[in-house]
Amino acid sequence: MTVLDRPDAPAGANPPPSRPDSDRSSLLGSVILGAGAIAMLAMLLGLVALAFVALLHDGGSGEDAIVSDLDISLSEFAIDGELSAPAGEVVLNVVNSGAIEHNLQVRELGLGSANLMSRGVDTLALGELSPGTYELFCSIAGHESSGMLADLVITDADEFAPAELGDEHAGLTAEQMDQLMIDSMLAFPAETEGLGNQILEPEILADGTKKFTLTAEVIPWEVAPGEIVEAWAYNGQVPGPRINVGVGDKVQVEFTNLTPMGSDIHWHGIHTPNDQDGVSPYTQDPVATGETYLYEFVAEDPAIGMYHAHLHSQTSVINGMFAAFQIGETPLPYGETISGVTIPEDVVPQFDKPLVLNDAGTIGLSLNGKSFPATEPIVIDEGEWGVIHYYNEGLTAHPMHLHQFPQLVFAKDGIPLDNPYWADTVNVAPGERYSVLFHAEDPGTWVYHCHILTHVERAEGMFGMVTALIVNPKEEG
Ligand SMILES: [Cu+2]
Repeated sequence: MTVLDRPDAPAGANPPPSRPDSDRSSLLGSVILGAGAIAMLAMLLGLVALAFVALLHDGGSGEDAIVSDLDISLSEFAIDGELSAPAGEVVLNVVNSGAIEHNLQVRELGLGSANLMSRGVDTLALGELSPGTYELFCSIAGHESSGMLADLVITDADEFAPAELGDEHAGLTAEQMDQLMIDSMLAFPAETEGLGNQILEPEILADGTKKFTLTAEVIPWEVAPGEIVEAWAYNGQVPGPRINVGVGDKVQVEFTNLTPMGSDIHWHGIHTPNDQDGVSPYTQDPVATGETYLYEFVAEDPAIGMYHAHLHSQTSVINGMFAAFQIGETPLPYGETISGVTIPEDVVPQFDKPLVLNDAGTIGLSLNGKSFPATEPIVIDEGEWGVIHYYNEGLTAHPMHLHQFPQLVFAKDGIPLDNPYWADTVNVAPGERYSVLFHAEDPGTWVYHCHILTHVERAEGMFGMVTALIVNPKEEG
């Protein structure tokens, strides 16, 4: 047995002393070493053979040998990934990185992947492609127009230089990319026309019934500075006006539908008699264009609810027909100590605000019907507490992240939690509501955003589901 000199062996290092059974163990060692050597030799031979086959193959097929494997990712609502290749065979490795179902179609070739659920994958062999631009899109209704459209650029094989950045950054210098992002961020907060979530005052009828009037129609809505979309709105607002009533109140809602299709109003998370559930044609007839319908129920239980259209919701709701509906108060965990933090017995939050999430339709990725930088900043004084109710009226979940201040989740869907918990990111799925309390202890501008990063940034800059919590410093003295 030989001990090889190792460069890092300490000076004067000696071979290990022989032990009585060293003969046997060294024999065993030799056998193992021998087997290892044979395996290594076999592997080397295999590699040489493979290289030889590869050489033969390359030599045989000449310039046609270019095969490009491109990774393409589908999400809400974008097609990203390697979108250029030299002329030759192209294979797309498609992954659905989004939360909802998508597919990938190549318009010019009439080829497409299967419909993929979240995290689903498929391989799409496009065959031999000549130079040109090929349109990629998702064929699920509404997805292409929401942004799932991209160009696959096939270049002459000898002109090809792979782009290091995505297509959306093509042609921009580093300075230009930085400047676009910075300019977009410094535009916050931007003034736009229209404000949602305004409290709707009822008419009080002789018997004390609170009567609310809602009219739905298609209106121009400034979702971002200068960006006017066709919103489907209640009373000219996105989100629609906020309705607050007390427990035990008799409620009437007179609904007039001026949208181009039948509608109804579902009271999401609100306890009502079956015939007031607002699900046409099961519980009522659709309210046709130009018609008025009266809803009537008693607000029996406390609720952090919503109201929205049910018929044609995939058009009307995501385009703006959604709003907050609150019954009574959801109790805070007064005086409780949660993970070492005690909520004051007498805590009075400075505000109680809805944050309605949407990601689709004409409104798109937005907070309270506005896309950054048109989103409204949330302003609070240093040392005060704030309450935010999240409502997700979109098609996918949004992890809502507030910088610096943990959020105490104290109610889910308006139901107070027995065990409230602190979280810095609260994931809100479609239809869900979470109510959170936070303590604004440190002054400054703290960003507050969805943590799906493509919901907040694109090459042209910051947009979508971002706002800021602005904590005003306490005045001295
Ligand atoms: Cu999001």
